Amino acid sequence: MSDHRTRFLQLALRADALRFGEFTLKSGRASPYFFNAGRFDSGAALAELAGCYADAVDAAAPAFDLLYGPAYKGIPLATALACEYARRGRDLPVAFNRKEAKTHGEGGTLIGAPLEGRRVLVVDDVITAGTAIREALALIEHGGGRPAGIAIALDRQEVMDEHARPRRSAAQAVAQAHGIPVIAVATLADLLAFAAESATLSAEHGRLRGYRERYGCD
Ligand code: OMP
Repeated sequence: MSDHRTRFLQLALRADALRFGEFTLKSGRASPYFFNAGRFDSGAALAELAGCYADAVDAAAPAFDLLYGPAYKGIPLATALACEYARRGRDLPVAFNRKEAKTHGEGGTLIGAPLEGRRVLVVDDVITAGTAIREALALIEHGGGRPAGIAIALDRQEVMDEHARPRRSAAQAVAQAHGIPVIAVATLADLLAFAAESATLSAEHGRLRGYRERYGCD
Protein backbone atom coordinates (compact mmCIF):
# COMPACT_ATOMS: atom_id res chain seq x y z
CA MET A 1 0.00 0.00 0.00
CA SER A 2 1.48 3.39 -0.93
CA ASP A 3 2.60 5.58 1.92
CA HIS A 4 -0.13 8.25 1.71
CA ARG A 5 -2.84 5.58 2.10
CA THR A 6 -1.34 4.15 5.27
CA ARG A 7 -0.63 7.65 6.65
CA PHE A 8 -4.21 8.68 5.94
CA LEU A 9 -5.80 5.58 7.52
CA GLN A 10 -3.62 5.93 10.62
CA LEU A 11 -4.48 9.63 10.87
CA ALA A 12 -8.22 8.96 10.39
CA LEU A 13 -8.21 6.37 13.19
CA ARG A 14 -6.20 8.65 15.49
CA ALA A 15 -8.55 11.60 14.83
CA ASP A 16 -11.61 9.36 15.34
CA ALA A 17 -12.71 10.28 11.80
CA LEU A 18 -12.94 6.58 10.97
CA ARG A 19 -15.22 4.67 13.29
CA PHE A 20 -16.59 1.16 13.48
CA GLY A 21 -20.03 0.17 14.75
CA GLU A 22 -23.49 0.49 13.20
CA PHE A 23 -24.27 3.55 11.10
CA THR A 24 -27.15 4.47 8.82
CA LEU A 25 -25.92 6.13 5.63
CA LYS A 26 -27.58 8.81 3.52
CA SER A 27 -28.52 5.97 1.14
CA GLY A 28 -30.31 4.18 4.01
CA ARG A 29 -27.74 1.37 4.10
CA ALA A 30 -26.61 0.03 7.48
CA SER A 31 -22.82 0.29 7.45
CA PRO A 32 -20.28 -1.24 9.88
CA TYR A 33 -18.04 1.82 9.44
CA PHE A 34 -18.35 5.55 8.96
CA PHE A 35 -15.94 8.23 7.85
CA ASN A 36 -16.53 11.65 9.41
CA ALA A 37 -14.19 14.24 7.90
CA GLY A 38 -15.47 16.79 10.44
CA ARG A 39 -13.19 15.12 12.99
CA PHE A 40 -10.12 16.57 11.29
CA ASP A 41 -10.75 19.53 13.50
CA SER A 42 -7.37 21.09 14.20
CA GLY A 43 -4.80 22.89 12.08
CA ALA A 44 -2.29 20.07 12.50
CA ALA A 45 -4.78 17.33 11.54
CA LEU A 46 -5.99 19.29 8.48
CA ALA A 47 -2.40 20.01 7.40
CA GLU A 48 -1.49 16.32 7.65
CA LEU A 49 -4.65 15.33 5.81
CA ALA A 50 -3.93 17.88 3.06
CA GLY A 51 -0.48 16.32 2.64
CA CYS A 52 -2.16 12.95 1.99
CA TYR A 53 -4.54 14.49 -0.57
CA ALA A 54 -1.68 16.28 -2.34
CA ASP A 55 0.38 13.08 -2.57
CA ALA A 56 -2.59 11.16 -3.99
CA VAL A 57 -3.39 13.92 -6.51
CA ASP A 58 0.25 14.28 -7.56
CA ALA A 59 0.52 10.52 -8.10
CA ALA A 60 -2.50 10.64 -10.44
CA ALA A 61 -1.26 13.90 -12.07
CA PRO A 62 -4.55 15.30 -13.46
CA ALA A 63 -4.37 18.64 -15.30
CA PHE A 64 -6.23 21.27 -13.23
CA ASP A 65 -5.91 24.91 -12.29
CA LEU A 66 -8.51 25.55 -9.55
CA LEU A 67 -9.54 23.76 -6.35
CA TYR A 68 -13.24 23.63 -5.52
CA GLY A 69 -14.72 22.54 -2.18
CA PRO A 70 -18.45 21.69 -2.10
CA ALA A 71 -20.28 22.97 1.01
CA TYR A 72 -19.87 22.10 3.78
CA LYS A 73 -17.25 19.43 4.32
CA GLY A 74 -15.35 20.14 1.11
CA ILE A 75 -14.67 23.77 2.07
CA PRO A 76 -11.96 23.24 4.72
CA LEU A 77 -10.58 20.34 2.66
CA ALA A 78 -10.09 22.40 -0.52
CA THR A 79 -8.73 25.31 1.53
CA ALA A 80 -6.24 23.10 3.40
CA LEU A 81 -5.16 21.53 0.11
CA ALA A 82 -4.65 25.00 -1.44
CA CYS A 83 -2.41 25.90 1.53
CA GLU A 84 -0.49 22.62 1.11
CA TYR A 85 0.07 23.35 -2.60
CA ALA A 86 1.23 26.89 -1.77
CA ARG A 87 3.69 25.35 0.70
CA ARG A 88 4.90 23.10 -2.14
CA GLY A 89 5.39 26.14 -4.39
CA ARG A 90 2.14 26.09 -6.41
CA ASP A 91 -0.33 28.90 -5.70
CA LEU A 92 -3.76 27.71 -6.86
CA PRO A 93 -7.05 29.61 -6.92
CA VAL A 94 -9.70 28.17 -4.59
CA ALA A 95 -13.51 28.40 -4.66
CA PHE A 96 -16.50 26.93 -2.88
CA ASN A 97 -20.27 27.27 -2.72
CA ARG A 98 -22.79 28.23 -0.09
CA LYS A 99 -25.85 26.03 0.26
CA GLU A 100 -28.40 28.86 0.12
CA ALA A 101 -28.07 31.53 -2.56
CA LYS A 102 -27.66 35.07 -1.20
CA THR A 103 -29.68 37.82 -2.84
CA HIS A 104 -27.89 40.79 -1.20
CA GLY A 105 -24.23 41.79 -0.93
CA GLU A 106 -22.12 39.96 -3.49
CA GLY A 107 -25.09 37.58 -4.08
CA GLY A 108 -25.03 34.16 -5.71
CA THR A 109 -23.92 30.73 -4.64
CA LEU A 110 -20.24 30.62 -5.55
CA ILE A 111 -17.52 32.20 -3.43
CA GLY A 112 -13.83 32.70 -4.10
CA ALA A 113 -11.97 32.54 -7.38
CA PRO A 114 -14.12 32.65 -10.56
CA LEU A 115 -14.66 29.25 -12.18
CA GLU A 116 -15.12 30.60 -15.70
CA GLY A 117 -12.88 28.72 -18.14
CA ARG A 118 -10.95 26.94 -15.39
CA ARG A 119 -10.17 23.22 -15.09
CA VAL A 120 -11.63 22.41 -11.72
CA LEU A 121 -10.47 19.76 -9.26
CA VAL A 122 -13.31 19.01 -6.83
CA VAL A 123 -12.08 18.28 -3.30
CA ASP A 124 -14.55 16.41 -1.11
CA ASP A 125 -14.64 13.91 1.73
CA VAL A 126 -16.26 10.65 0.63
CA ILE A 127 -18.25 9.05 -2.18
CA THR A 128 -20.92 6.46 -1.41
CA ALA A 129 -23.73 6.64 -3.99
CA GLY A 130 -22.28 9.73 -5.70
CA THR A 131 -25.25 12.04 -5.05
CA ALA A 132 -23.23 14.83 -3.38
CA ILE A 133 -20.54 14.80 -6.05
CA ARG A 134 -23.07 14.93 -8.92
CA GLU A 135 -24.60 18.05 -7.37
CA ALA A 136 -21.14 19.64 -7.11
CA LEU A 137 -20.33 18.89 -10.77
CA ALA A 138 -23.62 20.46 -11.89
CA LEU A 139 -22.83 23.63 -9.90
CA ILE A 140 -19.34 23.89 -11.39
CA GLU A 141 -20.65 23.53 -14.93
CA HIS A 142 -23.35 26.09 -14.20
CA GLY A 143 -20.62 28.45 -12.96
CA GLY A 144 -18.69 28.11 -16.25
CA GLY A 145 -15.98 25.78 -14.90
CA ARG A 146 -14.77 22.58 -16.50
CA PRO A 147 -14.61 19.59 -14.10
CA ALA A 148 -11.13 18.08 -14.41
CA GLY A 149 -11.14 15.55 -11.60
CA ILE A 150 -12.44 14.65 -8.18
CA ALA A 151 -10.19 14.20 -5.15
CA ILE A 152 -11.72 12.49 -2.14
CA ALA A 153 -10.32 11.07 1.07
CA LEU A 154 -12.28 7.83 0.95
CA ASP A 155 -13.95 5.93 -1.88
CA ARG A 156 -16.39 3.52 -0.24
CA GLN A 157 -16.52 1.62 -3.59
CA GLU A 158 -20.24 0.96 -3.34
CA VAL A 159 -22.67 0.12 -6.10
CA MET A 160 -25.72 2.34 -6.51
CA ASP A 161 -27.97 -0.66 -7.16
CA GLU A 162 -26.91 -3.90 -5.50
CA HIS A 163 -28.83 -5.99 -8.08
CA ALA A 164 -27.40 -4.35 -11.21
CA ARG A 165 -24.69 -6.09 -13.25
CA PRO A 166 -21.86 -5.35 -13.79
CA ARG A 167 -21.24 -4.15 -10.24
CA ARG A 168 -19.84 -0.70 -11.01
CA SER A 169 -19.12 1.66 -8.12
CA ALA A 170 -20.70 5.09 -7.87
CA ALA A 171 -17.23 6.67 -8.26
CA GLN A 172 -16.61 4.65 -11.44
CA ALA A 173 -20.00 5.69 -12.81
CA VAL A 174 -19.34 9.40 -12.13
CA ALA A 175 -15.83 9.14 -13.63
CA GLN A 176 -17.21 7.52 -16.77
CA ALA A 177 -20.20 9.85 -17.15
CA HIS A 178 -18.01 12.96 -16.92
CA GLY A 179 -14.80 11.59 -18.44
CA ILE A 180 -12.72 12.65 -15.43
CA PRO A 181 -10.64 10.75 -12.86
CA VAL A 182 -11.80 10.12 -9.30
CA ILE A 183 -8.71 10.17 -7.11
CA ALA A 184 -9.17 8.65 -3.66
CA VAL A 185 -6.53 8.93 -0.95
CA ALA A 186 -7.80 5.49 0.16
CA THR A 187 -10.55 3.06 -0.80
CA LEU A 188 -12.55 0.41 1.02
CA ALA A 189 -10.12 -2.12 -0.49
CA ASP A 190 -7.24 -0.24 1.19
CA LEU A 191 -9.12 -0.15 4.48
CA LEU A 192 -9.69 -3.92 4.23
CA ALA A 193 -5.99 -4.54 3.55
CA PHE A 194 -5.06 -2.25 6.45
CA ALA A 195 -7.53 -4.00 8.82
CA ALA A 196 -6.26 -7.44 7.73
CA GLU A 197 -2.78 -6.50 8.92
CA SER A 198 -3.90 -4.90 12.16
CA ALA A 199 -4.00 -7.00 15.33
CA THR A 200 -6.76 -4.81 16.81
CA LEU A 201 -9.11 -4.69 13.78
CA SER A 202 -9.77 -8.40 13.11
CA ALA A 203 -13.48 -8.33 14.10
CA GLU A 204 -13.96 -5.14 12.04
CA HIS A 205 -12.23 -6.79 9.10
CA GLY A 206 -14.85 -9.58 9.03
CA ARG A 207 -17.75 -7.10 9.13
CA LEU A 208 -16.17 -4.91 6.43
CA ARG A 209 -15.80 -7.94 4.16
CA GLY A 210 -19.46 -8.88 4.67
CA TYR A 211 -20.51 -5.32 3.82
CA ARG A 212 -18.35 -5.27 0.70
CA GLU A 213 -19.83 -8.57 -0.47
CA ARG A 214 -23.30 -7.05 -0.31
CA TYR A 215 -22.71 -3.50 -1.54
CA GLY A 216 -19.20 -3.44 -3.01
CA CYS A 217 -18.27 -3.11 -6.67
CA ASP A 218 -16.56 -5.93 -8.61
P1 OMP B 1 -23.13 10.12 -1.46
O1 OMP B 1 -23.79 11.45 -1.76
O2 OMP B 1 -24.12 8.97 -1.36
O3 OMP B 1 -21.97 9.80 -2.35
O4 OMP B 1 -22.58 10.18 0.02
C1 OMP B 1 -21.63 11.11 0.41
C2 OMP B 1 -22.10 11.83 1.65
O5 OMP B 1 -22.56 10.86 2.63
C3 OMP B 1 -21.05 12.55 2.38
O6 OMP B 1 -20.86 13.84 1.87
C4 OMP B 1 -21.58 12.52 3.81
O7 OMP B 1 -22.60 13.46 3.99
C5 OMP B 1 -22.16 11.16 3.97
N1 OMP B 1 -21.29 10.05 4.48
C6 OMP B 1 -20.14 10.31 5.21
O8 OMP B 1 -19.82 11.45 5.55
N2 OMP B 1 -19.29 9.28 5.56
C7 OMP B 1 -19.54 7.98 5.25
O9 OMP B 1 -18.75 7.08 5.60
C8 OMP B 1 -20.75 7.70 4.54
C9 OMP B 1 -21.63 8.73 4.20
C10 OMP B 1 -22.93 8.35 3.64
O10 OMP B 1 -23.96 8.74 4.24
O11 OMP B 1 -22.94 7.56 2.68
